[in-house]
Order: sequence, then structure tokens, then C-alpha cells
Amino acid sequence: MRLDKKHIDNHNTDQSALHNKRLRFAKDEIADADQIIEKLKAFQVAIPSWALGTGGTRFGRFPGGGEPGTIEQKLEDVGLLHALNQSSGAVSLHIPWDIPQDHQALKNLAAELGLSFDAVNSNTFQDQKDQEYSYKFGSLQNVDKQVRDQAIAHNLEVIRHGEALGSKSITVWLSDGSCFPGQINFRRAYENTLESLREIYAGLPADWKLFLEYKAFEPNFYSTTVGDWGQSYSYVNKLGEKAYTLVDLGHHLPNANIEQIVSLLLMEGKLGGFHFNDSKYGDDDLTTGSIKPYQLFLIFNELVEGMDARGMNHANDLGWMIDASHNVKDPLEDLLQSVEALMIAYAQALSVDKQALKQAQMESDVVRAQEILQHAFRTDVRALVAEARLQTGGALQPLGLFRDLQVRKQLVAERGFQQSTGL
Ligand SMILES: [Mn+2]
Repeated sequence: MRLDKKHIDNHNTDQSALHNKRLRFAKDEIADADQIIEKLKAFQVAIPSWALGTGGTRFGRFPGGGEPGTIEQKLEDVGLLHALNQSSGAVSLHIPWDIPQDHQALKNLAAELGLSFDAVNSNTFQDQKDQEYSYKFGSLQNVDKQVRDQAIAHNLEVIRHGEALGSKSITVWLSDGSCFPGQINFRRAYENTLESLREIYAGLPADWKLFLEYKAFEPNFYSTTVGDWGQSYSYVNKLGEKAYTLVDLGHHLPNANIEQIVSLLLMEGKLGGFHFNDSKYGDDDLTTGSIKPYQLFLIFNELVEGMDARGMNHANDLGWMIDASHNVKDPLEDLLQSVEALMIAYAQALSVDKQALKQAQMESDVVRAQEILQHAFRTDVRALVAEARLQTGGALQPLGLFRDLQVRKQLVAERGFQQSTGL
């Protein structure tokens, strides 16, 4: 299914009087509003192919119908999001949940939809049908060299798929670890993992990046071999300049200061990218910004400050991806909400009075520093985000238009009540 541009134009015309009123107010309130709008226009968030179907939990899954059953349909769904918000111009594929057959045809379809291929993701946390060796006791850390070699070969194959699609990075997330004390030797697990990662890194094209994602716990509950940012940093530092740490917001222990982690990784030049989501308790995979929007703002504040300090390009120098899974919402509506939350947090961070904040910090004026940050967080930037969409051909209210056009109903009519592939 494709959206007819005239629906977007009609929607924008209907909304224009209200939007212009809000925009005038926002521009009065916010210094450099036009510069913020330009940055918002350039900012794109990659949509993971596995978020387009209902996720489910280990207790059950409640698919909503019309879910994509092929990679082509997944691209079309991301194309729908991008047509609506003009900020979802990339897709992140997962191998082997998505195995591209005709790479050129997929590239052509993506180009038609205005999409590019972001990081490709490998999977050695599940056993696949016909797989020779099991990952039950880990993949890259495994005590058996044959298991490690199989996992390395899989990652190299994922890189080859990514190359054929024009992707420039691979994200490696390992579930490797242990469930009980004594099960593994921590040092041996680290050394095996490092040696395996070195072989994957050696197969990386010159202009590629390797992102090493960490996670505190689950599915292993005693130890995880890449369990936190310090461990990921230790590996990527040894691997080389093309290896970076990837931060997934849901992969921390409760109350971790993620904004400080981001700041230090940026300072070290080793922050590679993000998986956005939100959580209350653990890796809850909830909609970005739905639980802790202030934390999201503080993270973006560090991102903007840290990237500017290093002269980095906000839009291109880090990988921005969503990683969430949905059991009760329409996945496309959820993704529209997630991207909106990211754009709002980014716009708020851009609006922080950085000179005043620096001065408050140098004077140890704690109250003033808090006021400056909270002023930015409490300022309504939604009209700037909407204006950026309008200027790039998107809809002023993507979610409202998605519902008005009954997109899901049309997808169900087109595809039926099918299950998505993957999760
Ligand atoms: Mn992730």
C-alpha cells in the first residue's frame, strides 16, 4: 500500500490555520527556531524490520492483522511511516528473520520509497532450523571452537547481505553469558568473544562500522559477556577504529544514568549508535518517550552537547534506530509515536541555552542549571517538529492522518490477518 500525496496535502491544508497559530507562538518562545527546524528536517530514525509486526511476550502474542509477511511488505510499511513523517527514511534488517533474495530489487524498492538500509543485525541468540551446532551455551563465547566458527561465519554472511543492500554497519548483540555461578569462566568467555569479534571485524568493509550492543541481563540471568558499556568499550577499543559501542536504552540495570554513559562514550569517540525504546522495569520494549520523557531529553541534551564538541554531524555520524516490540498497540501507530517522541526530545535539546548552562555550571549555580534544562524540557516544541515535516512533504499530524485514512483497515484488506515473519 502507498499513500497518495494528495491525502497528505489535503490534511495539511485542513490543519494549516491551527498549525500556523502554534508555530507563531513557538517561534516567539524559542530562539533559533528556524535553525532547529533545519536540523529536524535532516534527522532520520531507522525502523527495525521486526517492529512492524506485533511483538508479543513469552506468554503470548496478539497479532492485529495486516502485518507484513515479506521483506517487500516490511519496506512498504516503513515507506508508509516515512511518507507520513519524513523522518523514518531507513530500515534496519535482521538476518535470518529477513533473508534478502534479490538484493537489487530490494534496493530499487527502497529507493522508490525514499528509504536506505541502516545497520544489519545478526542473530546468534537462537538456533535456526538446519543449524549444525547449538547456541544454547553461547555463540562467540562458546568453549567449542566449531560453535564459535559457525557464529563468526553467520556474522560475515550478514555483512555480505548488508554490502549488497548498501548498508554501512552491522550491529552485534550477543545473548552470551551464564545462568549460574560456575557455569563459565568469565575470562575465557571474554577471550573467546574477543577472538571471535576480531575475525568478524577483519571481514568488515573499509567504510563500515561494527556496533557492539550490550545488555545487563536476559536471557542469561547470572552473567552476560557483553553486559554493560564498560565491557562493550573494552572490546571495541581492542578491535579498532571501526568498532563502536551501541546503547540500547532498555539494556541497563534500573536507574542507570544513561545520559552520563552517552557523554563519556562520545568523549572517548566510541559511541556508535542507539536503539531507542522505553521501560519501567527492564527491557520492556515500550514506546520511546512513553515512560521517561525527561530522561530521553537529558540523553539528547548530552548527545547534542557531545556531538557539537567533537564537530559531529547530528544526522549522519551516529546510528539512530528504534528497537521495540509491541503487544497491545498497532505497530505502525506505535512507531509514529516513537519517532515523534525522538523528534521532540531532539528539538528540546537543540533549544537548550548552552552558553547560559555553561556559565551556571562554571559558577556552580545548581538552581540556575536545573532551571535552564527544565525550561527547555517544558517548552512546547511540537509546532517546530510539525513544521519540519510540512517543509519536507510529510503530514502535520501523522498519527491523526494514519487513523483518518484507516491505513490499518486497508492493510488488513490487502494482506489479510496474516502473521508477520520474525518474532
Ligand atoms: Mn537493541
